[in-house]
Amino acid sequence: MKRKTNMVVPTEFEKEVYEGLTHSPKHLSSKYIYDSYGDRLFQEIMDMPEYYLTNAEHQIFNSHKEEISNIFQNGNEKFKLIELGAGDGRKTKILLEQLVKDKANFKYQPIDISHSVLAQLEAAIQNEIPEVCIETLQGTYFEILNRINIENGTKKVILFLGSNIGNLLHDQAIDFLNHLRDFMHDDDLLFVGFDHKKNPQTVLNAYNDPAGITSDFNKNILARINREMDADIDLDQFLHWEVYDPESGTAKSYLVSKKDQSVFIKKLDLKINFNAWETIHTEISQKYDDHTVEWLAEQSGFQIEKKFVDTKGYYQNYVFA
Ligand code: AVI
Repeated sequence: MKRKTNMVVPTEFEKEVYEGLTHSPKHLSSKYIYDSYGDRLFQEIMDMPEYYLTNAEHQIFNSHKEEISNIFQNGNEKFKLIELGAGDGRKTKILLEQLVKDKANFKYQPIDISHSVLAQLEAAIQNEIPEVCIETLQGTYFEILNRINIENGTKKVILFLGSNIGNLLHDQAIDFLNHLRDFMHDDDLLFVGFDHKKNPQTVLNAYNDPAGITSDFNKNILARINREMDADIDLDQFLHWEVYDPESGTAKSYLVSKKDQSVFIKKLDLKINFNAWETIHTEISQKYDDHTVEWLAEQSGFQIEKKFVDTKGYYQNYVFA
């Protein structure tokens, strides 16, 4: 008879924490910043005056909503409006209101990993724009897109807003776009937001607010390790540090150890030593120029149909087909 073993399978988060903190130099993935507290902090970031991205995309939607609505509808064609990582949907509401006004024949399908984010979004849409037919879909992007594609052949318009693409390295962005294209048919569209290069100080300020919200957001990855893996990391002994390279357009976030210290992660039975001023790289927020966006589109087999720019030239929304 086989003996039963009591094997506990590590989560993806646990595996990546182990790999990232035993690697030299240390790194952690920004996707793990987002639990319900991280989601709340990100909403606070979007309200900060320094975080120009939200206002810029908001302004593009307000100024061009009629034209964007027409592009999505392509002559009153029925479509599914699928949003990847919808969050609180605050900018999307501008487009939803316009589509309702235009009597567009569509269903709004926001996808998010978080149940609570989707529940809040659904309640807000039902309350504020009850005419919108909304179906929230909980899971990972590609899992859900697979399911949607099997259902039927209705045209899809996919939204990937807020420069979420900027949290991917170029190679990862190309893989992601290529994978998305596998789920798209000839008349489907991808509407994607790219944050553009600008005065480097403006970029740095957006990721370095004096109130320390971005610092709390960045440190939430350590707070999650404490909460979920029973670790003893003293958050005050780490410094949030942002750098921006205006040549490559890459903003990078780090957590820097203020002293020689060790932390113990009980769930992983792992002790990690830090030298004073040793770094953990946590996030990239890529800024683009036209040439780079064109290159990304070409590398992933997309055509650029149209682009919209805000008045300051900070940010662009592209229609990829
Ligand atoms: C979600 N993402 C596009 C944000 C960004 O700008 O990279 C996350 C963020 N990190 C710090 N502030 C905001």
